[in-house]
Amino acid sequence: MSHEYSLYGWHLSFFTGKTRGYLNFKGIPFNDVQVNAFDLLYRIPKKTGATVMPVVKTSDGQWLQDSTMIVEEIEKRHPEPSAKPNTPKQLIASMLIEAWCDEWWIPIAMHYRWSYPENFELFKRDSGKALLPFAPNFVRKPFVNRIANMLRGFLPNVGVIPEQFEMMEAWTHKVLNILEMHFAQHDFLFGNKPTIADFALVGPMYGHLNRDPSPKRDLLDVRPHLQAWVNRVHSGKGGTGTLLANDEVPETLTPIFETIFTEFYPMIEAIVVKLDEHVDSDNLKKGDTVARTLGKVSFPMAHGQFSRAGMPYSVWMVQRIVDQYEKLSLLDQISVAEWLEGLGYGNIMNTYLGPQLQRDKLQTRLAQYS
Ligand SMILES: N[C@@H](CCC(=O)N[C@@H](CS)C(=O)NCC(=O)O)C(=O)O
Repeated sequence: MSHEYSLYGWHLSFFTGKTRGYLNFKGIPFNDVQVNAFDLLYRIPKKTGATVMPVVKTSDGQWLQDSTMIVEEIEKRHPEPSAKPNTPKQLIASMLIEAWCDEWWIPIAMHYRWSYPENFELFKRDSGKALLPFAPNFVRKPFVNRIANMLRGFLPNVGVIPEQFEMMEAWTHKVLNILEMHFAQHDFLFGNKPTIADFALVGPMYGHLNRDPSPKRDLLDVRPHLQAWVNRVHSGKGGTGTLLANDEVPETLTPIFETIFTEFYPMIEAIVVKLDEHVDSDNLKKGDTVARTLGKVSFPMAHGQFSRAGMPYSVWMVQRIVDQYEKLSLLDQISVAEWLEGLGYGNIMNTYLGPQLQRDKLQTRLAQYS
């Protein structure tokens, strides 16, 4: 049957899990299409300009790319049940968590998949069936090996190198424990209803940590509240629930915001330094494309200092939050500022974020009007 929307993605893909959980929550029937080789290498690049998943095709012929923008567009077309809080603290808090999940968790998710060979079989089986559904195994195998090698090739760039394994694992255990404690008390991040923050956190949790056999056994099976939450969010539960009253951001999330402000923000600020250098040295003008990666940046993680290639796209995700904050009424801005002040980061919305960026597929460009 053909529905209004078709989601092109794989179960093992980070951002497809985020998008599928969201579509399930909206109660919108959609075709769940496993991307095949023709789609991935020809149709999707032709329609979106990028070799990427997820993509959502609409019945009026649009191809939406980028999970954050897919959510934005579908929220406009189908406002209820809303995935965005309509109160200021929960709105900004959910956007902060969304940016953090999308941009910070990638090395963690990739590490737990690709540093443990136990996971490779599932990857090969799933991606082989999806890419070449009608081909015999001896044809699938070399093709899938090429894709797996290509993905492994990205690992050093995002910081997945043996010297940093221990740091990533110490960090992950700490943060998963915080989440386990939170979900022992709450069904979702902000109450009885999921928000964009829950869907974003399902990105690393569904396709990677709760599906790849090694992290599933070692990290999620031993944290039952977190695991039950992954299943709730991915299957679209909570549409009739409500967010916590009085715009409350639960205290159990305070250590998560601590992490966001002391680790994720330093990563963003380090990328901004590189971005300014790039704009200067390459004499970029408004509208020009910004490089997708900008060399190594270093920032705190757990008790160490983590290095990876900096991506201006991550800065764009945070600029969106400030843009949203600036659109709030003065009263609402004060309410957010007081919440941030209470956490000890009253100035975070004034962090210098470099020149205004616009998203351009998987990259950014310098905004035309800013
Ligand atoms: N920020 C995008 C990125 C999508 C993305 O990175 N998808 C991965 C698979 S989960 C991919 O196809 N990456 C290809 C690439 O980065 O070149 C989103 O929110 O959808």
